[in-house]
Amino acid sequence: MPVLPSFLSLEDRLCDPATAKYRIIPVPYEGTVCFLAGTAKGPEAVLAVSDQMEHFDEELLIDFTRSGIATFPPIPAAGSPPEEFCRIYETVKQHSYFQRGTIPIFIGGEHSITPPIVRAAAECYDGLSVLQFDAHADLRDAYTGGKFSHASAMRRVIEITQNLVQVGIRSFSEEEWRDCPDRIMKVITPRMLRDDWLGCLKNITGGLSGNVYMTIDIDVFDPSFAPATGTPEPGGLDWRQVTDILRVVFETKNVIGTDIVEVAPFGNGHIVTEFLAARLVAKCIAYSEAAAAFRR
Ligand SMILES: [Mn+2]
Repeated sequence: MPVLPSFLSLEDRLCDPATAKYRIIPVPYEGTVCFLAGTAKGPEAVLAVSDQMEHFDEELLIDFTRSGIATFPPIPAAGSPPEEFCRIYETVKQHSYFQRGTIPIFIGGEHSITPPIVRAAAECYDGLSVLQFDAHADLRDAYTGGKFSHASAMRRVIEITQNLVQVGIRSFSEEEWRDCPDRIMKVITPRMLRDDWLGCLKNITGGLSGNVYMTIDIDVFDPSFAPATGTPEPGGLDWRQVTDILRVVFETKNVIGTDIVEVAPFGNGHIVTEFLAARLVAKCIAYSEAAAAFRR
């Protein structure tokens, strides 16, 4: 496996794996995609553009690198879906990525990496809830790639924790509607966010427990902002909506880890989606830092 660039190319004292609070873990897994391929190249592309960003958050006015951000070796991806589920779970456990005092940020790869990560997280944190940003409900019991398909990711997650809040959803099948009517009724769609922003924020924070794991499918954004993804859906969220929700969640919850998945780079110098994903990683760290300072 090639050595990937490190997030922000920080100086040594800020990216020491032994002391850094934030851990960037690439997971270039792409085993069950059904349409446009390319998510295996996502982590490298996101890391490669990251050193173009400022280390100073323009909204919070803090240097968000101050607690350290270390980039770890990628979790290798080679097997078929069930083996891959076990491998990701075992690797996360083995490296204690959910150790207290540190916050892992996984960069995918396709969405099927989320259930094994959530399984490992749920063993470290009691009463874990999951906040999903996504265009798709991902609640199918099985899809191309079987039970471990990207389109079944959240169905596997609710077998680990029932406490799931879904935001930005604008695509689900009749089967999902029939199998999980209670969940589909509760999804927070872009239209609901437009019509009752404050009510939605209340439902998001009210639906989550104290310890929150976040999974962000890049296709939650409108394809005009994040076109390089496997299954783009029209009518998505914009940068301000997503970051405003993130800010409230970080201020009111203990966010114990995050993944950002489904970036499928176009190549040829098109870096809009990768840059947005890298900025999203930076924003999560900045909000986390500000919330920690507020609680001290
Ligand atoms: Mn999706």
